[in-house]
Amino acid sequence: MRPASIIGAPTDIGAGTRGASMGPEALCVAGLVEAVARYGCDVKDCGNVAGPANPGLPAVDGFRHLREVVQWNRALNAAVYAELVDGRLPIMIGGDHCLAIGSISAVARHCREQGKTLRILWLDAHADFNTAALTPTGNIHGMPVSTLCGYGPRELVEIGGCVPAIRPDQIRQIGIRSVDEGEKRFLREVGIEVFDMRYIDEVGMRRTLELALAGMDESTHLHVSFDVDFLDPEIAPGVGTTVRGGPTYREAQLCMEMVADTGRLGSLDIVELNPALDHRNMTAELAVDLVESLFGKSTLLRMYQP
Ligand code: Z70
Ligand code: MN
Ligand code: MN
Ligand code: MN
Repeated sequence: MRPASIIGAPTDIGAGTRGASMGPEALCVAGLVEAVARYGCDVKDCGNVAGPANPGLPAVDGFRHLREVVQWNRALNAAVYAELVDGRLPIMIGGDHCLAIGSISAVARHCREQGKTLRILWLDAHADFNTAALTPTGNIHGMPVSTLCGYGPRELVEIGGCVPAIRPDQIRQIGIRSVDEGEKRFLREVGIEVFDMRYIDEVGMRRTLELALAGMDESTHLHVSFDVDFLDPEIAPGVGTTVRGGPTYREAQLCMEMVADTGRLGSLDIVELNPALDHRNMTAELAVDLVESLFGKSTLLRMYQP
């Protein structure tokens, strides 16, 4: 495993509910740095990137806080890119999911320069594929996937220096169970591969991940964008938007273990943890537990050979 770098982005600038700005601190209190150090070898704590405060304004032309979202994502893009150039595995801790625009555009640029194939696993209750015309809220954390695919305002779409940052066929979405009407139509039109909760219920997490990870090889860089609201709210209440019927503890562990088994994890986002809504930091501790599996912890107990 490559050396890792943890980059905090303490903001809720793209969210509808305040509090995700406290995510980095809660993850550190839950032991994230030590956990990655245990399984991911060398870890550097890069501290936090900085950006503007949340002014709490209403949407303008379909976006809330567009200027501030651009500022945060520019700073984050530079920080993530610098760690990649240094040969390290960046772990971006948010913060809300609008930050995936800055982190994934940096990963996409690095992959282009290194001749690597980028694959993105989007673990989320939401598809995050709204646009200014489709969004019911104006919250930009509901738009990072469409923005990365080139559908969005210039100043956000161009952050990584190449437009679009990614193609729709590079992404696989897992755990989706809350999609707005217009967003649903647009997802189908663009052809994003969505493994929704019904699919997981019908075929199981194992088969779902086999399909989502199919076709990767030695030249693949795998980016995992982990929105904590992916998890069932009974085990993960500390998020701004809870949606019933998410993956259980065991399903989520299997998902992370199967990613670890590929050996291709190259970068990670952990977003939307909201400590103001959590109970005794249980959601942060669960996220850290899952990150341990993502870095190879659970395979140590697998001894049965038929
Ligand atoms: C809704 C919107 C959302 C969280 C993304 C929700 C978006 N589709 N919520 N992540 N927590 O406002 O666009
Ligand atoms: Mn999300
Ligand atoms: Mn979500
Ligand atoms: Mn509480």
